[in-house]
Amino acid sequence: MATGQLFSRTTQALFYNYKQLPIQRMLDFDFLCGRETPSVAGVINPGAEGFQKLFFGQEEIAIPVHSTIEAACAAHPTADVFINFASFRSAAASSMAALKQPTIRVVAIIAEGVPESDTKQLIAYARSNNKVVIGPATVGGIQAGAFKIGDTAGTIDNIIAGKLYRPGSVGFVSKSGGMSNELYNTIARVTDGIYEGIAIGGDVFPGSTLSDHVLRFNNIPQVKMMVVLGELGGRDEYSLVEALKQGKVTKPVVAWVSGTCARLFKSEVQFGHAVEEGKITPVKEIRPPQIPEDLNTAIKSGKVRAPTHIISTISDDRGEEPCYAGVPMSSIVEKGYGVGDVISLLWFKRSLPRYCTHFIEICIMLCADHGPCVSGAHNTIVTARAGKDLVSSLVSGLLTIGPRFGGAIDDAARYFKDAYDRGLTPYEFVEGMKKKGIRVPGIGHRIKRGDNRDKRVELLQRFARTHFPSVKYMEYAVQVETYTLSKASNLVLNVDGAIGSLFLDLLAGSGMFTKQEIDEIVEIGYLNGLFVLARSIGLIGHTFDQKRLKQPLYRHPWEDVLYTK
Ligand code: Q5B
Repeated sequence: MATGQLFSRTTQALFYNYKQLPIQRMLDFDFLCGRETPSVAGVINPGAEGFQKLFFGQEEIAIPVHSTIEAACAAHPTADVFINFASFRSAAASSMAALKQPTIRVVAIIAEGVPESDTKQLIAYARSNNKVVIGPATVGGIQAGAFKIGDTAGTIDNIIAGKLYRPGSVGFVSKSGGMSNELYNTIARVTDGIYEGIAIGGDVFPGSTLSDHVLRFNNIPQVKMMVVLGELGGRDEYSLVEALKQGKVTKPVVAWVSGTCARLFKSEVQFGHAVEEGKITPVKEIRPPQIPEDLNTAIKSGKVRAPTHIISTISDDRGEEPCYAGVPMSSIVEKGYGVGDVISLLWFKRSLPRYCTHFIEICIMLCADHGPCVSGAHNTIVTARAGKDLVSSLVSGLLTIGPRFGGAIDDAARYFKDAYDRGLTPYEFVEGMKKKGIRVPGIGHRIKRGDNRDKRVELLQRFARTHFPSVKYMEYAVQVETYTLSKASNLVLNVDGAIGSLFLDLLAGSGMFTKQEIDEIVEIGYLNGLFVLARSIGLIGHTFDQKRLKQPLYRHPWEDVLYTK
C-alpha cells in the first residue's frame, strides 16, 4: 500500500446506507475545519433516490441520494472514498462493488462480523488494484483539519479537545476505534497534534494493517513521528518491528501494545523533542468556529425555547393511542361510537347527544349520492372515463360543490338565521333578497317541485320533529317555502335548505353550544362539510362504477350543443 496521503481538504466521499448522524458529524467536522465543500458528495440508499437535507454549519444543504453505487460514482466522479455503513450481511458485496469502480480509491467498512473469507477477497482485490481498505469493524479514520470518516473521534467536544480541526505532525494508527478517541486526546496534549489517524479495525484480517499505515506515514513529509496502538495477540505488531529492523521506517515510532506502562517512567511522558530540534514548525493555534447545536438537543437540555409553527386542538397522536378531542380510539370503538360521533369530536370538539350524532349520520347517508346526472357525479364520471385515478376523479366532482350545487347549506343557515332572529316575515325576507338580487339559498331545485317534493327533505324533517327539542328554524324555512312555492313550483325547500335550517335547531336546541359558538360555526361555515363528506361516498362509487364498466373516453355529442354565432 505504502504510497502517501489518503485524504485532503477537498476529499469527498460517497456514503453507503443513509445514516443521518454519522453523515451530520462529518459535515460538522468539515465546518469546524473551515472546509469549503462538504466531505459527503452523495449518499447511496439502495432503492431510493432524491435528496437528504443536512446542515453544513448553519446552512441546510441537500445531499443527492442515489439508488446504486454505479449511479453515485457516475454522478460524483471526484468522490474517491467509499464509506460503507452496510450491515455485516451486505458489507462485503457492496464493498467489492465499490472497489470495482474506477473512481473509488479508499473503502472504509464499518460493519463488524464480515465473514473472514469475504474480507480476504476484498484485501486481495484491493492490493492487486492499488486501492486501500480500512476495516472491517472500524470506526474509520481522520486527517486532522481535512477529512473524517463517519463517527471517528466521537463528539465535537472530543474533536475540539483533540485539536483535530487543524493538522499536527503525528501519524497515528490503532487497532481499536474506541481507544483511538482516547489517544487523539492524549497525543494532542503532549505533541502538536494528529496529522492523520486510522483505526484499522478489530478483525483478524484487517483490510490494511498497522505496518501498512506506518509505512505510508513514513512517506508523508508532514508526518514527523508515528504512534501505534496495538493489541495483545496481534501478529501485525511483529511485522512492524520487522519493518523497523529493516530500516523501512525512518521516523520515530512510539508503539504501545495494550496494558499500561506509565508507572515505569520517572516523569510524565513528553513527545516534545522534535520541536526543540527544529523538525517541527510549531502549529499556529486557531479557534475553531462553534458548531450550532441541534434544536432538539438544545430543547431537551433546556437551553432554548422555540415557538411552534402549528397549533392543533382536535386530535393528538403522541400518546399510546390517538385521541379525537381527548377521546381515545379504544373508547370510540368500545363505546360503539359511529361516524356522527367522530364528526362531532373532530368538527365540534365535543361529544354530542345521540339524537344529534344520529341526525348527522342521516344527513351523510341521504346526501351520499343523487344519481349520475348531478354536476358532481357527472364531472367524476367524465374524469374517470378520461382514465384518471380515484383522487382526480373524486376531486373533479367535489370541485362542482358550491352555491348552486350542494354548497348552499352554510348560506341557507346564515340567511334563515338572520331573517328569523330579526323577526322578518317570509314575505319580507324573500322580497328583501329579491331586491338585493340574491337567490334564497336552500330554496329551488332543478327537478323537484311542489307536487314532487324531495323525499330526503321529508325524512330529515320527520326525524327532527320527533327528536329535536325545538325546530323553530326549520318551521321558519317551511313558511319561506310556502311563500316561494306560491311564486313558482320549483322553489321548494331543497336538501341544502333543510339541513341548514335543521342544523340551526340542533345547535340552538341541544344546549351544547353558546350563542357565540353558534354564531362562529355559522360564520366560519361548517355545514357544507356535511355535503362534501357525504357526496364523496357517492363520487367514489361513481369512479369505481365507470372503471368496472370499462367505460371509454367521454365525448359530448355534437347534437347536444347549440352551435351559434
Ligand atoms: N329562482 C338550485 O335553479 C337552483 C331561486 C329563485 C329565488 C331561489 C336554484 C338556486 C339556491 C341555491 C341552492 C342547492 C340552481 C340545490 C343541490 C343538491 C342536489 C342537486 C340535484 C343533489 C335551481 C328559475 C326561476 C328564476 C329564478 C328563480 C330559482 N331559485 N328565486 N330564490 N333560490 N337555488 N342550491 O331550476 O323570474 O324566471 O328569473 O340557485 O339552494 O344542489 O339533485 O340536482 O342532491 O345532488 O335552474 O339536490 O334554485 O332555476 O335558475 O332556471 O330559475 O326561479 O330567479 O326566476 P333552476 P332557474 P325568473 S340542492
